[in-house]
Amino acid sequence: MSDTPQADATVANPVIPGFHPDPSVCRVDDDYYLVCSSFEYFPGIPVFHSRDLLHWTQIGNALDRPSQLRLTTSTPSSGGIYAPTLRHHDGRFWLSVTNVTEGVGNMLFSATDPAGPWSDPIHLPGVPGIDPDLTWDEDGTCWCTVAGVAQVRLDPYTGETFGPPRKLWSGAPGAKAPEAPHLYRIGDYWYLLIAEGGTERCHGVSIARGRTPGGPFEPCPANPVLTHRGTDHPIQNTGHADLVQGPDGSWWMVLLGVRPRGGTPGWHVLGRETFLTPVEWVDGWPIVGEVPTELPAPAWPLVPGPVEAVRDDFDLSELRPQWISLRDRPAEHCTTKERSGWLTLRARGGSLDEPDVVFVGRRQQHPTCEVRTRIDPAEGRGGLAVRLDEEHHYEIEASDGEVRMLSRVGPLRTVVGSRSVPPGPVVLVLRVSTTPPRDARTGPDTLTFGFEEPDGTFAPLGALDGRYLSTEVAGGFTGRVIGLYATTGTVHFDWFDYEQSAP
Ligand code: 6LW
Repeated sequence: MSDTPQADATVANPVIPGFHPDPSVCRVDDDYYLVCSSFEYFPGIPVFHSRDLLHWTQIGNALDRPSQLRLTTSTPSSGGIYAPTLRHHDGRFWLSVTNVTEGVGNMLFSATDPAGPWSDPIHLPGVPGIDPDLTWDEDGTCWCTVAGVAQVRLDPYTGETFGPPRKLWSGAPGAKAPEAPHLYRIGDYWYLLIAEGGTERCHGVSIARGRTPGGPFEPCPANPVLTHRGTDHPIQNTGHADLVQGPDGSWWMVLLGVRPRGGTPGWHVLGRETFLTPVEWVDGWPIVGEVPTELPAPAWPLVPGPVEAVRDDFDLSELRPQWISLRDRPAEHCTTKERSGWLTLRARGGSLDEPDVVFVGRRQQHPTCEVRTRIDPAEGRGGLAVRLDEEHHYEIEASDGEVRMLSRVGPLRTVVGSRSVPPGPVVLVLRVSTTPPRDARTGPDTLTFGFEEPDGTFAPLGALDGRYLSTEVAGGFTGRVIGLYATTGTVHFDWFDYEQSAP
């Protein structure tokens, strides 16, 4: 680990790769914290920490117990938890989110330590819509601003609202979906930052300013202040931003974007990722250039976090925070306490086509990677999957004496290949590669599944085009999650390796 700035060093953008959309950031003294949306996965709302704004380490998940987040099979994929705002006020961290399904709506949580524990939810029945922002004015009054864009006064300690929501701004004429508002006091103005155009190729960021947190707001003449629409920039769909100051007082924006590959317009497979980009202020308006794929070393020391180990040996009593389960994680279906040093998954009936499948995974964070796991399938059937949703997944699974590769793409279910193997544990392997170079004919990547023969030789079962596990094909708001699952009985996993590989 080094904390010395290197003049010629660059840091890769996205600063948080993989499915980490809707970033909201907050600075407290020398520390930065950032949260993202989590949708149908539990625990919800990953929380990251940084000392330099460029390197981020996940320190927990804010919603990590059922009293805070109860997702059932009624929550569809890409339902659940949307668009958090993270702020620090009155000695506490405050987090507002929407659960768009099961009638839950907007909620507020608070904590003294962003690593947790976070409070139980305070429900906000008087706050309609999605993307709730929180801000406090000079008198200490709390304002909650939501997509649309509308605002209501709020008591954050009780969730009580005062009066009906008041419309503030509809964004630029003709631009759809004014959403993701964040309101800030900067200098003499209150700035209202929003996303517009929808979270796809037209996505952008616009801003307006007023003298009070309730407006009236004057739109920036240069809106949208950020968009990559109509360009062939390698980062697309840029929007849903939040502003923060660097350690030296410079201004920065965190935002979501995607990296389509394989021809034009291409397919993006890692979901919406968190990027960082510099902001200049001219005449009281922010100027944001194109988002760079490499960030030049800043004027302050870089503080890289710990390097994530390739192997998870399942040697802790709790899973590390990178692991996310589908909808819930009851101990009787997912535990590291049953067999020491192993992860045990106990099926509850469904295959990966079903919303109740027992699945626990981590986000695919790199365009190319190799994943391996050692499974003991003596008491059931389970395996290693790449999942986008119930209708889009590829997997390799083992039962005692057989390994088979499956794919589900829309209505098509296919057994790609199968092989007999000696009874007992077997190592399952996934390789995500981009060789030969990608174009519209080859798609964004190739996913090869196989297993290791007893002598360690790789035995492939099949290779599939990755475009069918992309957001352009599947739709939705998430990205690929690579993980372990059980469909029948009980299966045990000795370890799980995830390693970025050469393209
Ligand atoms: C989120 C909205 C958006 O609520 O997508 O990109 C929605 N912006 O603001 C889900 O992430």
